[in-house]
Amino acid sequence: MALVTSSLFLALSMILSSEGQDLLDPCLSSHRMQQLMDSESNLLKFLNQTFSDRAKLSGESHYEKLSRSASRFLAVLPENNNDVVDPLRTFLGIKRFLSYYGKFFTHKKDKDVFGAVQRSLEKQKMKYPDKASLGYSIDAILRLMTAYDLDFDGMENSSGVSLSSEDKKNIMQRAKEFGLEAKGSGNGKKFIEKKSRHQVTDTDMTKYNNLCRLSRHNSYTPDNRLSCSYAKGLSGLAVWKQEVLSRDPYIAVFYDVITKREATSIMNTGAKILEGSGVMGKNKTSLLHHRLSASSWLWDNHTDTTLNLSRRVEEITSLRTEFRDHGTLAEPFQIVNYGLGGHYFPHMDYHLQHVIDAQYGVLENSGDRLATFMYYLSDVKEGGATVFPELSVAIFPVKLSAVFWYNFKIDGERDTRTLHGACPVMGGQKWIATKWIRQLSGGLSSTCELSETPPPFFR
Ligand SMILES: O=C(O)CCC(=O)C(=O)O
Repeated sequence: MALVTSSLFLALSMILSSEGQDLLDPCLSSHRMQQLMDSESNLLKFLNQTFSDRAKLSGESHYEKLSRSASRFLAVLPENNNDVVDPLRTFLGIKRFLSYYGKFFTHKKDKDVFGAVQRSLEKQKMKYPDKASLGYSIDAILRLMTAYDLDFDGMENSSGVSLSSEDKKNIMQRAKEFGLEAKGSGNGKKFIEKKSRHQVTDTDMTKYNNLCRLSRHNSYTPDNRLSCSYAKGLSGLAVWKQEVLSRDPYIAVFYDVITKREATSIMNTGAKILEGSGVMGKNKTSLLHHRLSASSWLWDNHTDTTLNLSRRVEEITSLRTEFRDHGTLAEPFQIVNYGLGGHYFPHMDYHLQHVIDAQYGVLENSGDRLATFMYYLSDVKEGGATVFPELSVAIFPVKLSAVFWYNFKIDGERDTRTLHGACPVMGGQKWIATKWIRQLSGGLSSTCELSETPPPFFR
């Protein structure tokens, strides 16, 4: 029996195996969540086989029952798991892992089976979903309902699945705990934040939500100062499609600046070492936590792709990105995969004075984040825009494009208008790769003339 179980375990771990670092709650990364849901049918096959072997050997009816249950769950498994990163489907998925499959492991004698499953997931640096995961998935539903002004009907229509009245009761209970105001009744129920608990002003939060609610097709305000053009790179050889979304401060999107192969390569490399970047509180503020995603850092010399992509940032921006131990010109790439309803509330990329004061020396040698260059590695099915509340700019991710902006004014002052955030991801996956370019890259003490003229590259 041990042999059969261990060979099945081997099969299961091969299906689930990958390298990584910390154990991650699957809710923090939609990539991990997809892997978890993809492994569901294998998990049930494993349980079915293991319990059927044990039934044969021990003759215990308990194992026969468990084996039959596993095969019953397998038979009714949702067919299409492609969109499990959709919040309602994921919530129901986590519930299956926790409540239904959890029942397979309640018996003391079957703890070893749970151990085998856990170890398989650990190979992927992922923890078996627990109560906290269920809580996060409910938080994601509430965050999406409040951010996108959706009622239960709207959520169900967008997911194509229905929640039971028990599920809705649980969601309403959690909303109450968060102090959200409930409006409407039945499936028309919506939740509203009575009082903003964010780090930015209520006005900026309202603008952020309003921009997030735009759609890809109505996100632009006609403005004749804006332009679409071809732009030449630093070497003069390469040409980019450039869309200027704001002239002051300068924000531009470049299209087709990374190949599909490069995007896949950097995502795969980053995926292996994802760690939680969300601040997941156990307390009642977790719905409103500032950021929910998983991320990893890749130095330019990590692979040929990272090196090429860093050089491309130089080519496009005319700013140098060489990494140095002391006096670096730029930071390593930060690869981010957003989690369930993953978002990043409005923030600045430069360091705030109290952070600099608290971490004396943090910006020594290389200065602050002069500019941000962000590759969009995936399209996002719904939601997930990058928005600038002060500038009324919303950028809906287009795979293989990139956005670039300066965080400082030409006179070296921090530009508060660059406040920006990432809207919650409603469906699909969002992957980005960000390169923050330090002030040293542009010359620490600005030698630029104080004029409104944009840098040469953008004219
Ligand atoms: O994901 C986005 O659209 C924005 C990300 C961002 O603001 C950041 O990583 O600082």
